[in-house]
Amino acid sequence: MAKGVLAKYKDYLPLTDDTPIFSLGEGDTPLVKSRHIVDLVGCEELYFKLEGCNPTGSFKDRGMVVAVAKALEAGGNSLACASTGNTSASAAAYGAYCGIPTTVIVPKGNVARGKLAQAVAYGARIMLIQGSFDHAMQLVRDLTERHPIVLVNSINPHRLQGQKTAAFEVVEELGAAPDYVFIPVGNAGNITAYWMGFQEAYHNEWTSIRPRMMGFQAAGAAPIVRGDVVTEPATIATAIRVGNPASWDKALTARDESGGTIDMVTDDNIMDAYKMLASKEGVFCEPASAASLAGLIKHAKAGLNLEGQKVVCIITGHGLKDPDLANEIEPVWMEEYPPDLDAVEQALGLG
Ligand code: AN7
Repeated sequence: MAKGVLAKYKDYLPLTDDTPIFSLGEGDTPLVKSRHIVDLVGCEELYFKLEGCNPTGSFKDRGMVVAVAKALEAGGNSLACASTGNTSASAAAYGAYCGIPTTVIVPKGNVARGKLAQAVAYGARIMLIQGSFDHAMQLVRDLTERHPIVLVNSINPHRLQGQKTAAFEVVEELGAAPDYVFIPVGNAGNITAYWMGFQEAYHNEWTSIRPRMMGFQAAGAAPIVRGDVVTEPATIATAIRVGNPASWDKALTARDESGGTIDMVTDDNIMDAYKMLASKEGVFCEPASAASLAGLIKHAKAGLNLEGQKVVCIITGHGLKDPDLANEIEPVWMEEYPPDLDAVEQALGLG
């Protein structure tokens, strides 16, 4: 039976004897060692934390299982979230598992097709808002303030508690924290959660290293980098198309306390990293996730010396989330043949 985040980390989460323990199999995701890109960026060891291997295909499940368990413990019987897609898929899945209705409020036309398909399949109430994620977020804040509906966005503190367990896993697997963590930034919950997790690991004496947190926004949706709200955020990486991040201040704290940075990468940088991860390392992620590697490549090219350093890139979501973008990749070889061995052999130069 799937153990999951609640059972495995119960001593480090805000659970009580009354918190229900359940799991869809979240957490315990692979840390894959780079074989090719490691040489390009010049670090000692490079790893990819594959959060797309969670049950709904993104890191959101780690925090969602805690938020939903705490909601049930408090007698909650209805969930709601605003989302660029992955939070809605995760909330809808845990809502379905626990038998409570989930309302997801998403920006119309800016959710990747796989994510919307998940929310449909899990049976959520889907509200397509004629506006941005930031509009959806304001709506859900107001809605859940007025009505007894549990808000399961990352401003719900239980979400970040669950998400910090990814940092624990990295420390456990490597035997210590890495020197650098590269991570995409949208609403800035995840960078906050990882920093919490690494600090806790340090204080629990599981590691003597505290990594530099290197967060990356998309250039068309980079309010933290620019120091101002972006009213019309735009990027191919719809997951991080956020103009006014909910955890803005906490992300700055993570950056400053860790001696890291929050920077931005262009959509071209993101697409290059997205294709490179799949074709050079066998790791197929969604575009927002590739912002971590795009950031690493950007800083390595700009002269960041990573000699002797251990680096982890957080790969936050699965490539199948965004099939439309994946179909824009130019195939190395895709031709049509008759069902005939001679034709196949000839094409392969074996005839
Ligand atoms: C794949 O689903 O905000 O900085 O509503 O789906 O914690 O927001 C998703 C965010 C990175 C950014 N990678 O994390 C949502 C949502 C992927 C994501 C992020 C998201 P945060």
